[in-house]
Amino acid sequence: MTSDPASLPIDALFARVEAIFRRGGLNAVQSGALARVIVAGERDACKSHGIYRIEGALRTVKAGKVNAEAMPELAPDDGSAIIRVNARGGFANPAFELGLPHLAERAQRLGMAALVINDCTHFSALWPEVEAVTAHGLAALALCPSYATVAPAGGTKPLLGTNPFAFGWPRSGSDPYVFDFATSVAARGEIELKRRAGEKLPEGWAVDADGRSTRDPEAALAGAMLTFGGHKGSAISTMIELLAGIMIGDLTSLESLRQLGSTNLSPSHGELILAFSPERFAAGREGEPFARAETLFEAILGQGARLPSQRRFAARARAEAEGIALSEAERTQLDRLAAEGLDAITL
Ligand code: NDP
Ligand code: PYC
Repeated sequence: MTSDPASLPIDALFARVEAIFRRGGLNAVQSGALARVIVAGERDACKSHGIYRIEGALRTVKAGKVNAEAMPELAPDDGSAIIRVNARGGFANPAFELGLPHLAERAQRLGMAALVINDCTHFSALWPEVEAVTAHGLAALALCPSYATVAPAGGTKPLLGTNPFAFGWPRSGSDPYVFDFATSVAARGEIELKRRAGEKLPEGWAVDADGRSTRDPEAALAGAMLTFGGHKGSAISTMIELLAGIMIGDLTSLESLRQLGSTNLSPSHGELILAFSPERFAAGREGEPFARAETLFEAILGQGARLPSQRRFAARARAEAEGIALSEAERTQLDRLAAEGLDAITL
């Protein structure tokens, strides 16, 4: 039920976003998967990966840097723990949707498995993916490079990506335990949203092109973002370049930026998703892993702390009850994109 006239039911927003992508020349497989992840972001109040990303995706299509008609391809099954999907130059999201059931089957059978996605354009949050893996009763890790916009700790020049890292743990009868964050202090999308709102950045997010600390979003976008937790975030980000770039035979963030030539478009690289069966790992040991996990979560909550994703799940419940509230500017932009397609996009 939607009472606010500026709110749209989730299904209605999905239909609108999917139609915009179809109008922009994406095939049904690409449009559906993109609309699902973008509307999930808006539904869960993750504005940095919600409808504001539509324009970036369409800009990448208009620039000819992503294959709008790609059909992802599952590699022949070699019986191993590695499931491979080639996105064939399309977006990562339909490649993930294709690989998910195979990843889940293999992890349940072998105890653990990996989904390697190659040759994909990637702009989205990772929590929808780890959540989807937890729905199969599996724990999950997802990671990918991005493009070089982040300086390593101790440096001042863009080299690493904002490299997101997500984890999920299934819980019966309640939402899974999920975290998902950029390994930079904040996602680049947050800086772009602050630039649009005319707001200053918090101290410590970025340096300008001369390596001086800056709170100006424009200067930050032209300079370098910083890693979260200093040398610790820098090392985790480097690990992501190694595992989800070099190890899977795909691009690092620096290579991706060089190939793309611009941070105004969505980057192309690979992605790695790992799935684990807690029961298989804990087999023969004392204690049931899911029950033991609940004891841990209760102890966290018992201190007055919240679990990651709790804010998101609360936003989801609100959106399911009341619809998704959009500003007038957002509704106008959706109307424009629906009417004009790629003509509404400037490169
Ligand atoms: P945030 O810092 O907003 O949130 C990180 C995580 O911490 C979330 O799971 C969040 O849960 C949780 N959290 C926040 N505050 C607390 C708290 N007080 N107690 C417990 N948990 C908390 O994320 P980022 O800005 O770093 O990243 C945003 C998104 O950007 C991610 O979804 C990421 O995947 C995406 N991204 C994608 C990239 C790409 O290349 N595709 C690159 C970089 C980022 P909650 O949501 O409930 O607040
Ligand atoms: O928000 O940092 C980000 C980002 C980069 C690519 C996609 N999202």
